[in-house]
Amino acid sequence: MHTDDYVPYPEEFARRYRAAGYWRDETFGQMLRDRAAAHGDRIALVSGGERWTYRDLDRRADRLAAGLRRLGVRAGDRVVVQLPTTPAFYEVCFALFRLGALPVFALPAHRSAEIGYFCEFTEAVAYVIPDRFADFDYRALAAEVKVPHVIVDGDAGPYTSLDSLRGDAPVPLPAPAPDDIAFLQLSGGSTGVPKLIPRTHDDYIYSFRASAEICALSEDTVYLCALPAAHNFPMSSPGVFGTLYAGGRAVLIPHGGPDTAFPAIAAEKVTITALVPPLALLWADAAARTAHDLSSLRLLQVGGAKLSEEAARRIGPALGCDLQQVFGMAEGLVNYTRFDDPEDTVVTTQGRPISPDDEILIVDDHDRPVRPGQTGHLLTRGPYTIRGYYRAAEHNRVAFTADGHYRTGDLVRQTPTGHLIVEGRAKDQINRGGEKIAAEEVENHLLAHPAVHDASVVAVPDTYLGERTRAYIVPRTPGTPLGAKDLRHFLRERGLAAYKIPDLFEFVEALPTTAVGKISKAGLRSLPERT
Ligand code: J2J
Repeated sequence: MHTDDYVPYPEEFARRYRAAGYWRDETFGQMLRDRAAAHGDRIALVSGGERWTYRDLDRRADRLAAGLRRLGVRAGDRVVVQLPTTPAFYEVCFALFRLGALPVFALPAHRSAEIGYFCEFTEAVAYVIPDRFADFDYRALAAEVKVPHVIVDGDAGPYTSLDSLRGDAPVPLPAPAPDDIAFLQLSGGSTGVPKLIPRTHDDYIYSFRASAEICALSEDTVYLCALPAAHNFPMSSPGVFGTLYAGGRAVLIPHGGPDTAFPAIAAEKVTITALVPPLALLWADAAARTAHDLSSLRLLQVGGAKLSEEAARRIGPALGCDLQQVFGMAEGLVNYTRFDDPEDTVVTTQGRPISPDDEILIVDDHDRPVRPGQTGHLLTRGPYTIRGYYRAAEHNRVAFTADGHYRTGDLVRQTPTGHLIVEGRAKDQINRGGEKIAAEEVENHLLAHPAVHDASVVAVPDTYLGERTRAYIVPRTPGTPLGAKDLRHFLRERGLAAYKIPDLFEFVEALPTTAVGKISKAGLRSLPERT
């Protein structure tokens, strides 16, 4: 890939990370090859009636890589992957990894606004979708997107079926280098368009190998992937990749609700899973009434958004397992509470970093370190945290310090034991139960409506989701009939993912401003709710 596209780790850091044994020259393709050699007949992936062994996954990846190559996909090419949590998701990932082509991970909830942007911005050569999922026809979405090849898992209609690429005999392929970019992950974002995160084989494999150790994964692990597979959390903390690294088994379900998850836990004797806080609370409530046997579950990881102490105390006992808090980000840094942490630490902190070489700086508004224990902006640098977003030189100057620390946008404080407590956020983002929404992105879409003069989107507290989204709208002509329904419809028509469509709309004559005349989001958040 063109080096202008991403910011490599400086040579001196790369040397240090290799010398410390974090980067071990592993690649995804070789990792699967090694696992297939070591435990070929063990089950790697389970989904409904399907059970794929490590050997199955390895062979399928080889064949699909050959099929994709025949289609014209080459090393370095980008391929937008929008698949739900199915074995095909991992088959496609490993086939692309073997080719050295880069999956660009999209979420099943994304629609034409997001997908069109990913395809155009990354100059993707292909787009991989299911035929239908969750009452939505992805082939209709593909029709709105400009991309050379659409590949469909299932009934392909006018497109190329995944099946037609699965029959090829494996071909020799040049192996990607361990420090090559393996894929582009999606950032939660706080800017007008989503940012893409380039992760290398070296850095990402370190993050899930070390995560697997922290979570004590082994060949006996049965991991339930209850969150969408493309999310960084169930992918790598330690997630399905960490489970495959350890030789365990990953159980894949389409949705994480108790109705689907509990029978899967009972049937497959699931030992570990990862949830966002609202889902964890739903499970805790449902566990009291369920007839399913959940006793195999040993560890419940909760992360993606702040878990209240009250909820944290309740969840473990309700599900009869240990709780682990996880504070991570697709850009890199991941923190875990540990098995030997005292109960109070597990329920009141969001954990401590994976790596001894994760550098943590907590600073004030002028980048000066705060006093120990005080709250400040979290900056970080380390062996699996990116140095820059993909093709984003200008934004990188504000998102990273001159010496390469990533500005997380999170406000944290650190305990004397090194554990971090998330106190808030400085970035202009809404964390809707773990789903991240960049306010500016939604505002830009609202401003495109001819009757909207001004728009501002903020987070408001919500008992179930933690936060939800409220949009303040200044109509162009006061008194024109412009309603929430019109704007919701407008945003849907523009192809914006449903989770980004504001929950509440307020129509106002003007937006409050700060002393320097900028829109005051703090002022908006403190306005009383009228709807
Ligand atoms: C408060 N805020 C949290 C937590 C993430 C593991 C776990 C989560 C993610 C993730 C991830 C939080 N308490 N426990 O990638 O590997 C908020 C912070 C953070 C942002 C990152 C992983 N855990 N957050 O959530 O890229 O604001 O990654 O900066 O989606 O989520 O979001 P994302």
